[in-house]
Amino acid sequence: MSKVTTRREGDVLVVSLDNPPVNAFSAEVRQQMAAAIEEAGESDEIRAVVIRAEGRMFSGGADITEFNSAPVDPSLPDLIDSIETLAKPVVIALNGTALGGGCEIALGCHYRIAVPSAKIGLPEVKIGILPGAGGTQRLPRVVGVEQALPIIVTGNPISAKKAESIGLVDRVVEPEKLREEAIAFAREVAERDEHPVSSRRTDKISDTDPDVFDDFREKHARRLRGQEAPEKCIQAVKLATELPYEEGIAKEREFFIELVSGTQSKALRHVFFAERQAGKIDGLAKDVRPLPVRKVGIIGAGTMGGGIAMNFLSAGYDVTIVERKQDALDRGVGIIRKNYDATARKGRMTTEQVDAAMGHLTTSLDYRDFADCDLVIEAVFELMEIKKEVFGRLDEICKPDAIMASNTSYLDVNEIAACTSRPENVLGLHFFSPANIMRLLEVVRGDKTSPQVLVTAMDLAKKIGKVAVVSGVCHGFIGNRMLAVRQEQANAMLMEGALPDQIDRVLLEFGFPMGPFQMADLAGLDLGWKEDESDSSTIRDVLCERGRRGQKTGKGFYDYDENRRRAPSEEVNEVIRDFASRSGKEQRDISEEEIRERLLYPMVNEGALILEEGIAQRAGDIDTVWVNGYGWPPYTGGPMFWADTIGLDRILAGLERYEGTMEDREISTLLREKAAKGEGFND
Ligand code: 3H9
Repeated sequence: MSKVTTRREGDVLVVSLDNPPVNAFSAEVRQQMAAAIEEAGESDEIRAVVIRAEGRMFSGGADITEFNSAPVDPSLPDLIDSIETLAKPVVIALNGTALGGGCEIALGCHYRIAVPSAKIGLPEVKIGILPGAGGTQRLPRVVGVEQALPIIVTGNPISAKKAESIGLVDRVVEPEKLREEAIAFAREVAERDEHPVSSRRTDKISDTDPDVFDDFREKHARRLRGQEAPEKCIQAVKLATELPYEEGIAKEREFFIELVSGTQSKALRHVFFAERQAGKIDGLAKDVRPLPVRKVGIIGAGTMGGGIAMNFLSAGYDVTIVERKQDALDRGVGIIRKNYDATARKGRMTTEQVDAAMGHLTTSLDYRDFADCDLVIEAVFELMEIKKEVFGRLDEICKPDAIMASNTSYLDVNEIAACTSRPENVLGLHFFSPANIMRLLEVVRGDKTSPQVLVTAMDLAKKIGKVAVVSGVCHGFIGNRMLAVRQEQANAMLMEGALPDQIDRVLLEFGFPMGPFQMADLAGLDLGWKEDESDSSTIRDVLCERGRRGQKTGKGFYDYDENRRRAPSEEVNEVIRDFASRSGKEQRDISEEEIRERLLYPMVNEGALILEEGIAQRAGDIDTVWVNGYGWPPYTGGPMFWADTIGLDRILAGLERYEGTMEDREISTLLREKAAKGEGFND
C-alpha cells in the first residue's frame, strides 16, 4: 500500500503521509513523496501544495533503523530541497508532533500551520547525531540563533504556541479545521506574487552576538560533558553565522556522517531501541490483555510511598495511602503537596493539574480501605518478616483479582508471594528514588506471577511514564545485584590503597554523575546502621561512630563546606589506613586503569550471569536498567553494550587478572563462550 497518497482539491495538491507507527521518513516514503512533489511541479493546474499526515502525529523523523545500512535515494536533504525549490507554495499541516526529519521537512516548506498539541523539535542530539537534513542551517535562519541553539543542542521540543511566537509556525489552528485551513491558506498564498524561500537565504546570518556560543557551552557544560554530538550541534549552528547556506549544509553533512558512524551514536541508538524492546515480554501468548486498573492502594507514606503515589495521581488514578499513624500520614501528604507545588512553580504543571492530582488522593489508617483497590503496592520497611505480615493481611482484605505488589529492592518475591493464597497475583514493582522522577521500574516476575498480572504491570508502567524492565527473582534483581559487585570492588580497593576521591573520580570521568562514595555520603552513611549495635567492623561503622554520617552532618567520606562542595578528608584516609594495617592489608598505589577495570568488568560479568540465569530477558534490558536507574552514561550504551564495544576478550582477560578479588563470584560461562567466538552480548 502506498505510504504517500495525493489528492487534488481543485488547484491544490494534497499530499498525505501514512506510515505507522510514527510516520518515519523511510526510503519508500521519500521516494513516494518526491514523486508527489514532481507531480505538483509538472501539472499546470496545480498552483499550491499541502503536505499533511494521517495518524496521531506528523512524523518522528528519519527512519533510524536505516542508519545502519547503505543510503537509498532520494536522501532526505534532496527531498527537502525539491520541496523548497518548487516554484509553487508548499504549506505543511502539522497534525501533531514533528521531530527530526519531520521538523526539517516543515522547515523546507514555505508555510507551516500546526494544531495546538503539536510538539516541534530536533531531538537528533539524543541519538548522538545532529539534524542532518538542513536543520542546523535552516532553523537559525528562520528563528534566529538564540532560539535555535537550545532546540538543536538540548533536543527538547517546543510547543506549537512557542513555535508560533518565534516564527517557526505561521498559524495555530484547531485539529478539526486543520485540513481545510491548510488548503485555504495554500490558495491564499498562491495568489501572492512570490512565496518566501527565507530559510534558504544564501547569505550567512550576520547579526549574532559571537559570545552566544561560548555562553551556551558554559551554561550547559555539566549536561553536555563527555558527549560528541552537542558540541558538533553548536559548531554547526555557528557555521550558519559564518558561511553561506550551501557551504554550511556541506559541513552539516560532514558532521552528520562522522557522528552517525561513531560509537556514541550507535550506543545511543541502541539505548533508544533497547528501552522500547524492554517493554516486550518474550514467550507470552499474544492475546493476554491487561486487567483494568482504576484504583491503587499504597502502604507507607514515607519518601518511597509518597513518590510512588505521585506517579499514579499525576496519571489520573485514584490512590489510597494507608499508614499506621495519623502524623506519618499527614507528613507524607504534606510532602506530596509540596512536591506538586514546586513542580507548578517551575511551570511544569498548572495549579488546576495539581488540584486534580491531589483530588484523586484519599488516606486511611485502615487496611480494609484497600478492599476495592485493583492494585496495592507496599513500600514498608525492607524486612522479610514485615513484608510477610503485610501480604498476609492484604490476602485477607483485597478483592480476588487484585494485584499485590512489593516495592522491595532485594528480597525474594517468591517467598513473599508464598505467604498469600494467590501467588499468581503477586509481583515486585521496584521503583527508584525519587520515585516520582526516576524513569526506571523493575517489574519483578515471581515464579508463579500470572502472564496477565505481568502484562498489566507493563501496561501500567507505560501509562505512568516509566521505562519498565522485567527481572526474574534474585537478590537485588538486575540493578542492585550489579551495583553490589561494584561496591564490593570499591571497598576492597580502599583497603588496598585507593582513596575514595580517586575511585569516585574514575567513575565521574567515565561519565557517571557521581561515584560510590559520593553516593554513600548523599544517601547517608548511617542508612541501616544502628548506633547501639555498632562494632567498628567496617570503615563505614567507624565513620558513623565519629559523627561522619554523610552530607547531612557536613562530613562522611568527604568533608563538605556550607555550599556542599566536597574535599578529600585526611581523617578518613587515616581511618582507612588504620583499618588496612589492622587487617594485614598492604597498601599500594592503584592505577586509574585498574580502578576502572575492577569497578566495571565485574559488573559486566554479573550482567552475563544475570543473562545466563534468565533473570534478564536480553542484554539490552540490563543496559536499560543501568542507563535509567543508576546514571550509566547513555552515550556508552549501558554496561553490556559498552562491553561489546571494547571487546569481550578484553573484559575476560581483565576478569581473569582480578579473579582473586571477586568474592564468591565465578566468571560467567556465557561471557567465556561469547569471548571465544568473538561475539558481543547484543549480537
Ligand atoms: C533524523 O530525523 C535524522 C535527520 O536529521 C537527518 C537524516 C539524514 N525511526 O517511542 P514509541 C519506532 S533522526 C524508526 O514507543 P511514542 C519505535 O522503535 C530521527 N523507528 O512511540 C517503536 O517501535 P516498536 C530523529 C522509530 O508514541 C515505535 O516506533 N527523531 C522512530 O511513545 C513507536 O515508538 C527522533 O529521534 C524513528 N524515527 O513516541 C525521534 N521513532 O513499536 C525518535 C519511533 O517496534 N522517536 N520508532 O517498539 C521518538 O522520540 C518517539 O518514538 C516519538 C513517539 C516521540 C516519535
